Amino acid sequence: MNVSESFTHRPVPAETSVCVMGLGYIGLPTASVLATKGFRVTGVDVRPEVVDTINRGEIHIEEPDLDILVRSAVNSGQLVAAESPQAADVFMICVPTPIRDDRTPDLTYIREACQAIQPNVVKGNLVILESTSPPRTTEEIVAATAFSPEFEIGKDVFVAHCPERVLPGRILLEVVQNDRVVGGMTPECAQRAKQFYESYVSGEVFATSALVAEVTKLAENSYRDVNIAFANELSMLAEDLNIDPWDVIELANRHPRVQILSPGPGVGGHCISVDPWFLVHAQPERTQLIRTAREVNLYKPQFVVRHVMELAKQFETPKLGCLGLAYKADVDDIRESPALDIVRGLVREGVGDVMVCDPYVRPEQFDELPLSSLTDVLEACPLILLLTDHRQFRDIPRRVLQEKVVVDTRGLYR
Ligand code: SAJ
Repeated sequence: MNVSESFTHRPVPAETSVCVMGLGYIGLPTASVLATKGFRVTGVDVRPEVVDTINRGEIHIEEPDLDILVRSAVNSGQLVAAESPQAADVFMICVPTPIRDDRTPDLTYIREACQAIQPNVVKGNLVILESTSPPRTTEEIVAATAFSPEFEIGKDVFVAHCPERVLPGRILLEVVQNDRVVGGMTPECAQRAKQFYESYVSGEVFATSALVAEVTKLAENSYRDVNIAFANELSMLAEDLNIDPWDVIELANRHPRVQILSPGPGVGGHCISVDPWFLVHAQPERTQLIRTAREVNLYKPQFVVRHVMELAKQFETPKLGCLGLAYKADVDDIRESPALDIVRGLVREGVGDVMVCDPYVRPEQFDELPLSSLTDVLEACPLILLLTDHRQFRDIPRRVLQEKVVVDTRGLYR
């Protein structure tokens, strides 16, 4: 059965099969939500260990409640993981879109996913790109390679971009509740994709073109990056003036039309620190603000390193405890984490003995230094550097911190 029939005649999702390409932070939650809503889902990942883990009803990533949902989806038989795609009504591409060292987009995973599904895509299928992508990727890669060139788009097959928008830590809620932007290669494609999302999303679904959807997603993350860069610039300026940047921001935000985000050690994660480069790469002449914001946020870790080195001078043999490696609170993700840059910078500068604690990070993720317990770090180090606002660090008794020199990059202990 193809998707057009399923929506025209049989709106029951159980009749619709979905093949989700990529079982990472977006694909796995999406696949398990769809499965528990009644779709028949094949989740595909090229890593055999990931496929085995999921088929045992277990998970390989940290996300609240995902373990329960995956277990239930697998046990019900609605979600099956596999190493290669199968025939389905809907194909969803949820693979990473990293940048290379020279900050150009690396679209290899999208290309490979399209090539993998190509033999399975038949007339009537809907192919959706969820991965955040540079302008025109849907047209130039997905529409060009994911199915037989004989198929007419908007008539034989339907192609759309519906960029994911979920916030790590809240993925299972947001994958259902967020409004979605669905960009079709043709208006018919957009309508097919809109119908599909409306069958499991409670937020509003807006249909537009694929290019508008691509740029909208990149605008969202660039907007946040620019706002955080503004906060980080203020924090460095406040440091020079010897005032508290959070005081300034809190008071400025009492203005009815001002909403400044929080400064931090820099901007990390796989999205906000990456996606703005897609716009810069696409239109270098038109993206001065976006590029500068990226540069401000990239500079912030160096600023923190210099600040800590100054403070360390007051100790004969500085013992420095770094709290946090993950890019943000209560997640295990260290991709592009500014905390990593800072820890590496401090070790490189030979600032003294460096200890690191992150309750979410496993030794196989970070093997450059031993990971210590919070108790050991607090016992051993008179100089503390708070890098990630994990809940465990929030709960450190203030009297313990009062005895130490604390650099609080997140404003957690104000
Ligand atoms: N950060 C600050 N100050 C703030 C907010 C964040 O320094 O006030 C830092 C965080 O500590 C972190 C980085 O920014 O290092 C990014 O964290 P985040 O929570 O802002 O965003 P992500 O990367 O986890 O998720 C973003 C979200 N996009 C927006 O909020 C516009 C999410 O909705 C997207 O789905 C996701 O990117 C994505 O996958 O693109």
